[in-house]
Amino acid sequence: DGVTLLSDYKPYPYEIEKISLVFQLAPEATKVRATLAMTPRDGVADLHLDGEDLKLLGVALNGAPLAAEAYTLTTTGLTIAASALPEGAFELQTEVEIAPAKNTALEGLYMSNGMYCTQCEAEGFRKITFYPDRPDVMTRFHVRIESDLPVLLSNGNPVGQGAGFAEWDDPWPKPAYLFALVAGDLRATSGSFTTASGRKVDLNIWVRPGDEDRCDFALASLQRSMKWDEEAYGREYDLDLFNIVAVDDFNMGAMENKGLNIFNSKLVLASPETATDTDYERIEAVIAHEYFHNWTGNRITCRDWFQLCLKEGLTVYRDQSFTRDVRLGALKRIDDVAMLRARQFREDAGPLAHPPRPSSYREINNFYTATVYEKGAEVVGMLATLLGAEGYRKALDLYFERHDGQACTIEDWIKVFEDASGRDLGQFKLWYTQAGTPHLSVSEQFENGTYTLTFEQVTAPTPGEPEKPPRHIPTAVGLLGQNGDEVVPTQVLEMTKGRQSFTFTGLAAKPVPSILRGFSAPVVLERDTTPAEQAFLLAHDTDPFNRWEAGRNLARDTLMAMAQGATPAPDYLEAVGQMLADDAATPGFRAACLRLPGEDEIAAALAKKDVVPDPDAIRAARRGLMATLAQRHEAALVGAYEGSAVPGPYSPDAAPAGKRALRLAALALLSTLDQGRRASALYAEATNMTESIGALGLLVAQGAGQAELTAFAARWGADPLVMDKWRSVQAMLSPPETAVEVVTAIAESGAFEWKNPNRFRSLLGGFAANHAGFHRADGAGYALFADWLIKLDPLNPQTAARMSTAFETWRRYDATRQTHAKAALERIAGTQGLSRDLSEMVGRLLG
Ligand code: DPP
Ligand code: ZN
Repeated sequence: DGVTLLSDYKPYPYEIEKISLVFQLAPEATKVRATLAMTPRDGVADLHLDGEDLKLLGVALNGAPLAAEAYTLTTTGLTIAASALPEGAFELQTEVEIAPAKNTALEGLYMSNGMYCTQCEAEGFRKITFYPDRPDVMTRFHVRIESDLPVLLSNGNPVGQGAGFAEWDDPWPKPAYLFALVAGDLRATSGSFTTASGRKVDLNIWVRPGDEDRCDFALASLQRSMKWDEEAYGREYDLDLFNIVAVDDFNMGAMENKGLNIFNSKLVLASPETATDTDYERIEAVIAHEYFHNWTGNRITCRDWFQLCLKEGLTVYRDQSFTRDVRLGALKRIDDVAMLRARQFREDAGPLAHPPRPSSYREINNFYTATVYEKGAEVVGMLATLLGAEGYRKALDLYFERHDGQACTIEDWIKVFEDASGRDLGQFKLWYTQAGTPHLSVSEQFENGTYTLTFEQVTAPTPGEPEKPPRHIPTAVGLLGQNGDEVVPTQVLEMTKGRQSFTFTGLAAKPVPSILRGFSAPVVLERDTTPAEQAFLLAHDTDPFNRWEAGRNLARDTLMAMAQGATPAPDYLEAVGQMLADDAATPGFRAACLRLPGEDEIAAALAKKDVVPDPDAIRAARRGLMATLAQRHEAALVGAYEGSAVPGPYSPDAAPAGKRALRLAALALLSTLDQGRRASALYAEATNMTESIGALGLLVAQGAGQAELTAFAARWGADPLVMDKWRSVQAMLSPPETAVEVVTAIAESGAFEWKNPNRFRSLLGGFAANHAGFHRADGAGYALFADWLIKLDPLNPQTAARMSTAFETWRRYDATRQTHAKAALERIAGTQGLSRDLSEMVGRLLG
């Protein structure tokens, strides 16, 4: 029935010593000849090679053509009968023809703006040649590319080059999903890095002619990443060459192919005029992420795709640590948790909930999710918390030593932590195998100098998992005295039962607890507390995350109450004023505190309390609170706005970026009072994209900014990456009364290149983030979205399926909205010839 089960895993019956590939590139008819040196592992067995959309031109065994009776060809592959195979080693050769120019799914070998490129993870290699396309089959690749294009790249080291061809050899065995090929007219920005042991590595960032002046930051980011991985993990690079190529048509952010990373161009190209501070930060983080995969993913890979979080969770944890260390400090944790809640908690609370290591799937591309990535990273973070920094490093050293060159499982990973620490992590493993976000409620008691915290954990059922046993939850707690001094420094309480108490003795007075410091576990903390106590923590907590969290809780509770008709809580308004005035806090931190929770987050919080969220009331509450804050603190906000201007040439460093963030956060509030006067002025004078697009967004949110939108399009019309921002700002921020019409107008203008994933995501992804617009009561938002998913699906099922997560919250809303959303989903489900990707998603969404 098309379902793949973890429990069905079987090793592949053949070893492959090496593969040699010859590509004769042509847009409509590329020929691929593959020669596999194979040996049966355990006696001769039927030999299955995956293959899809391949035109078979010939099969030969040990140099002799294979008779047609010896093999069967289906739509999913080629099987050679055991009876046709020799006892020992043999050489199998296939030749196929493929059409990269017709490949709109952007999986396998395809074309983007005249260049050839590949994307093989997860199962794209089977669209290039017949091969056991599974991560546990690892071999050495030799590649010959024949083409007249000037730059011909593949994995590993260049071993031959001449007129119309290039040959590459990768000495490191790898699974097919890490294969890559690029051919085109490309220009390199080059540099080098010398490893700790003295190996000089040549580095190149390859882009299309004209984009060379936007590559310096990517190159410097790569050099920083290489250095950090040596220092933090003792990991050196292992080839003489590292290439990165920027591609305009790409389904994902980037791909860690061995020695030849391929990137979505939006995650490489940056200049002050065209990229925002956030773009710079993401470019650096993703370059680091893909580079770090060289050890966590490539040298040690996954046994099967159920283990995806083994490489992704760990590598996200590593890139988050990197960004914290080289750029953001404590602010990084705040940003990551905000993102985790917005995406992963949302996923965990809906019909798409799944464990970081799922046990079944129909289409693996549907499991490149926030749960596998971000929750996977949280689970690694909890292991680091439980073992401490030294214990964690010891475990990682053991992981690299024990498993280098292998395809591993979550069990292997846990075992390394058990062996390094002597602890039993059996219960901890539930984090990998179960879905859902635990809710942790806490109560307190103080008597005779003894303070007791009692925790209770409950996880709601998720699809297919009615019962939820208690998890092992590391809860970092510190206690503050009434004057704000820390009376008990942070310690990690390990909760393993459904209900559990922890005591602190010898206290002079009842303390104020700071619980779940640094967000030490991905749980929802529920605590009956007063606004006054939250305000106290916002003013005094020594843990920066919990300091921010206290303000966030106040803001969320205020907004939830306002969405149900209340007026804003005075404690919150007061606390914001104090925070604004705290010059000891960095501008970046103050900006993070000024930003209000998004509308979707408020809706989620209401739904959790069994209140049906009203998108229009939520929007009104949020805008109302912004205006109230602005009135109440106008002078301080004007001071923050004017005082955090950054003169001089643009630098993407954290300090100036933090100032710009504060400036824009203050401006967002002030714009509710001045009819956009300051935002218009900032737009006119801005010399960097952070401020241009920030100001433009504030204008659009007020239903204004027409002149600025026109000017922006006139200036940047020829730059599709910049115009993505123009589209997404309008789709995301236009008022709900006009958002559907605005998106429709852009979508139907001839200029919208919807087949390109970045263009599609900029508009439709932006619209999905427009909470009140997407969830418009008459269902027009749902209908528009469904139209576009249905249109994209036949061309690019992977991106269509991923975008369908816009619907994952539909059951939260009122009956009318639910009826409209369900109708839209059923219309998608009923579409003829729907892809496996999108039909799996819609099936689960309707579940
Ligand atoms: N390229 C994607 C990532 O790095 C999938 N491996 O996460
Ligand atoms: Zn990754």
